[in-house]
Amino acid sequence: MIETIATKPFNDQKPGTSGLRKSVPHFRQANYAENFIQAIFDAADSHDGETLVIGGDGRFYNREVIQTAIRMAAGNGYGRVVVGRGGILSTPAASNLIRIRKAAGGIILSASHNPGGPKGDFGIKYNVANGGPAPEKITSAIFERTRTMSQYRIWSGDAPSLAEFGETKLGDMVVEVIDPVADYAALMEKLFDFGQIRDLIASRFTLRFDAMHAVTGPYAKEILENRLGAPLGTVINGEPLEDFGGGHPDPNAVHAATLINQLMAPNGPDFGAASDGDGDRNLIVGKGIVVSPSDSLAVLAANAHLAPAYKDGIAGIARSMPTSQAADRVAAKRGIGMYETPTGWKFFGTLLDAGKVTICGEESAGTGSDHVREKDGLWAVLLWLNILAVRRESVQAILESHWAEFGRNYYQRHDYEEVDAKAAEGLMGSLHDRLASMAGQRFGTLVVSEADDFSYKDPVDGSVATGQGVRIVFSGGSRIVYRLSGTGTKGATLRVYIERYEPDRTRHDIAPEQALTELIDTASAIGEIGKRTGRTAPDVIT
Ligand code: G16
Repeated sequence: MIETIATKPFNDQKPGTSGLRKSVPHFRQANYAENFIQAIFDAADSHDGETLVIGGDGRFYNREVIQTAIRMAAGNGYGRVVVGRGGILSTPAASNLIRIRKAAGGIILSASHNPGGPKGDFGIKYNVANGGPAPEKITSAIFERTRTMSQYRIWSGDAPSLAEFGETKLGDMVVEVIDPVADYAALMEKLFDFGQIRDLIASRFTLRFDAMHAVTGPYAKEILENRLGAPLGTVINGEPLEDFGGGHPDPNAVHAATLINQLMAPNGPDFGAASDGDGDRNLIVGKGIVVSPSDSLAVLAANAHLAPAYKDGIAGIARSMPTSQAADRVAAKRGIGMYETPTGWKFFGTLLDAGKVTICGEESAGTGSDHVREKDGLWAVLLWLNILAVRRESVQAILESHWAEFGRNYYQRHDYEEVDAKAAEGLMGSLHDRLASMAGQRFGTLVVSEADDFSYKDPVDGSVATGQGVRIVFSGGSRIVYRLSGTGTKGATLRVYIERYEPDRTRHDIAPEQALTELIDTASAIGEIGKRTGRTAPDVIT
């Protein structure tokens, strides 16, 4: 029986960069998740008999909310729910399922790289029929609905157990429990030359993949160990755990330090990689070298034609504005389109759907292609492996020859976490106020050539996004970008992105912190970071 339950609106359900993210205790307030899910269904409109994909990254509270979402889907007229066994689906696997099942959309329960557990974070995001994150017009409609929410609809009985494959019914709706890995692994096998990668791995090439006790463990084991023949134990931390084993499933220099240290050892593996909570981010490490996400995007774009799926070349590249301009140099040299979008994968969807770009990437460890409409951690790992299998060079040699051909974009991101929200807004406001007078100002050897607050007009659907980050560009092309994260749950996270282009190949082996010293100091001075936040150093540098 469908029940209608009275509820009261919450005033803090505005989706951020990637869905609604809050702490678990916050999400556990009565009706908090229900209100947001009902708002999704209302904003998504017509679902009579349609299919909905539901899954999550296995974090704490996932199972409860999946049960609720299934019961609410039955209460809102969906015809079929497709759900991964145990409620597990990585974000790229969910995107793929939405596409191949021609679903109306999907609900993905994840707070991505944020920590999990009873005091950790939780999140709900909605993906639309193309498999990608809901665009701004839908997330705004969801937010509007949350502000007036007075009731939600839910099937009164329990949802079926998700432990076994197969179909059961909840009222008129079919609940189909599937293998979360099978369709995704088949897709990867279509895109890449598994035979060649198998040969590489058989040739004493050693690799390690850190699944960080998050969702990619089962995917990586099936693909790397079972299908590509990597020895058992190649995938470490491969069991998804509700609290990620107490770790923080963010594949960066801090949280993936153990893996990185192993790769820095002289007798360490040739190749290392890690993924995040929901499997859409990636970290790539070669023996002795960490590949920055911006460089990874550029290298993948420049070499994609070595993999079967991209053998005829790529149509174009898109990157988020704060991502380094390394990929732009590849696009310029190859004569293909280049697009600069605001932060957030949702901005790539129209470009991918229109066939304007094939490969997209972000500095925040996300790369992907038109095979799904999300960034895809294992896809990036497999494309790297396919390239390595063809070129038979080390990661370091591939990077060095890339820089020799295109020049090197030295790059760092400095994060100041849990900053007082008012102080962070004050900092951004002050920068904003000074933008108009900044051109022509000199800081040491740096002269500002232009300064603005990034806004974007989507070339496909004409939609406009403003206030997407303060950019200060210096003559010669160096840049400092300031923006506030849209994924944090405590206070504000200030991100400062610093970039300098070095064309001279004899100067490509400088440590990034050295190559960027003057810009780093200038970024602190212009942003008045110490004075306004009380911080003398960033919490994380990537
Ligand atoms: C999300 C988005 C990404 C974005 C990233 C960083 O990643 O999907 O597109 O680049 O957040 O956002 P921010 O700088 O606002 O924290 P994920 O992996 O958290 O879903």
